[in-house]
Amino acid sequence: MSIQTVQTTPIAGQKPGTSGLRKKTAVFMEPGYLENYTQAIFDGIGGVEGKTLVVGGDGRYFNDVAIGTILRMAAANGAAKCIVGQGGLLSTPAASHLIRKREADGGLILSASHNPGGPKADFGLKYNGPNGGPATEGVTEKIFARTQEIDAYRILDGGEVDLGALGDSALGDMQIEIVDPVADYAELMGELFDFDAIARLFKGGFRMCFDAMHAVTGPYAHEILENRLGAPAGTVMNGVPSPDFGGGHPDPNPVWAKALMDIMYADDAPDFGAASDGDGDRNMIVGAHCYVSPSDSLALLADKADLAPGYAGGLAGVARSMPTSAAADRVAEAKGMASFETPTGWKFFGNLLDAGKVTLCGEESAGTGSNHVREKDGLWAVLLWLNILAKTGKSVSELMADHWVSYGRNYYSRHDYEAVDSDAANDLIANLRGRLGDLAGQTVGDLTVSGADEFSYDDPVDGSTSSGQGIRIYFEGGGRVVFRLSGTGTDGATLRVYLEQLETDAAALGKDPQEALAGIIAAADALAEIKVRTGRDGPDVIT
Ligand code: VG1
Ligand code: CO
Repeated sequence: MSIQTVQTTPIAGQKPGTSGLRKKTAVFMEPGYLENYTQAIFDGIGGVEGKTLVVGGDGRYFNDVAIGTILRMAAANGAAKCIVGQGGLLSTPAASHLIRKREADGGLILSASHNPGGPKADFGLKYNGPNGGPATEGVTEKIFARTQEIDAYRILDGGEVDLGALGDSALGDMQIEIVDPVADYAELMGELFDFDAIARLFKGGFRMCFDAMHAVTGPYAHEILENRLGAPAGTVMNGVPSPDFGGGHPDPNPVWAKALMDIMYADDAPDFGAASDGDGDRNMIVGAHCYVSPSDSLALLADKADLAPGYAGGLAGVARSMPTSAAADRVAEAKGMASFETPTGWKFFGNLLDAGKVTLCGEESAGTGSNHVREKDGLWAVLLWLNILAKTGKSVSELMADHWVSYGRNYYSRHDYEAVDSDAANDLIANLRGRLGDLAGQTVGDLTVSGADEFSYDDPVDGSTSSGQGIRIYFEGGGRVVFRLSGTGTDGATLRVYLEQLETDAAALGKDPQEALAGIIAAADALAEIKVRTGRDGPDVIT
């Protein structure tokens, strides 16, 4: 086994997006593609000589092969040690925890998250730093710059690692430790939540259905919900990770987790339903006949987190991504907590969490998490909900109804237009951007625009600025629409339209969100000419 230096040339388009580099699997499998990007990560972070890295992924097609390549490259680049999840598996939050717990120098997480997997679907790779969180923009810019000037990568010319065998081994001069992907994470959850109270809940006949969507959370959910908390076998469905997620789309929302929605809206619905995504960092929460929007979930958790032992001392503050509804802000204000509005993507929460400015964070895209790791965490959110249900003795729908009476309801929906022609999508945004100065005071249907801008974020911790983070249009009476292009898609452009309307009238809290938002939806189309410019009659996905 010797170290090879392989000559290469830059490959266009290796630009990390909202959460690492995501491309079609076939692109990642092209000769040199993964190698170039991995070397650019190593170079972009100042080399890996003598460093310890955590490596794991969500088990999608190509996961194991790619891990083999990454390990041989880490060894050839002088890394001291790689800690790898058994079978190549690590959920994103478990990887974040492992980096922190073992004080590693960083980690490589292989996932395209909620995007489908398989030879014809998507693959992804991202680097997380020593705090366990996704690389900040400063770091991803360095990685991208390296991809544009790379001329060689280093790799061992042989050496196989048996990812299935727990324990220590070596690859060249590098140590390898294969760890149980679930154990450390499950232990952490046991420290944060009142497992006895949740176990009593299940013992009392409380019924739950957790849809792992054939993705990475299956083994975690089996161990924690069924083995440790005593939920009956069968509580976890689709709990065996598969390379193509059973042919499905592992995005936990009412559209892609329809099987779970059907169960939760049936006559004999269980008390609680939940789902997680490809890499285990997203969550969907649904009670019997009661879907909880991720923005509302964040607000409810911010209100009641102190019922869990890990948060009994209260929260330092709450952060949400800009397109997420203002429901959490209303809780923060009422409780006198700090609140922050960041650009989309978990990497923007890391500094706030490290600085102790916030305890809870969340995104409208079904991501919620806390300072226990530096990623969003699907099962964590589910367990916090269970803890709150156990402690209050209320149902999900009772909790939500109470919440809206106390704080008002931020009706919310996101409309996605997928695989839109990139030029048309860019033009739509550019057109809005060009008119921002003229919109205030204009009336659209029954609505009057009260203000409009393009979101730019000044990080209060490191002083960096991230601009171009979405077009915001506010209406008199507490309405808002946000337009943004996705940074995780792999087909053309995905236009996301985020719609919100605050309602404080106690008699109007029980409406269907699409009805409550009808005026905002019409205004969004009128202002941005969505139908005309995309050539679509309506959104592909409504969540
Ligand atoms: C989407 C979501 C964003 C999330 C990101 C990564 O990004 O909107 O909130 O942080 O996915 O989530 P975009 O750029 O497509 O809107 V995950 O679970 O895919 O790592
Ligand atoms: Co994810």
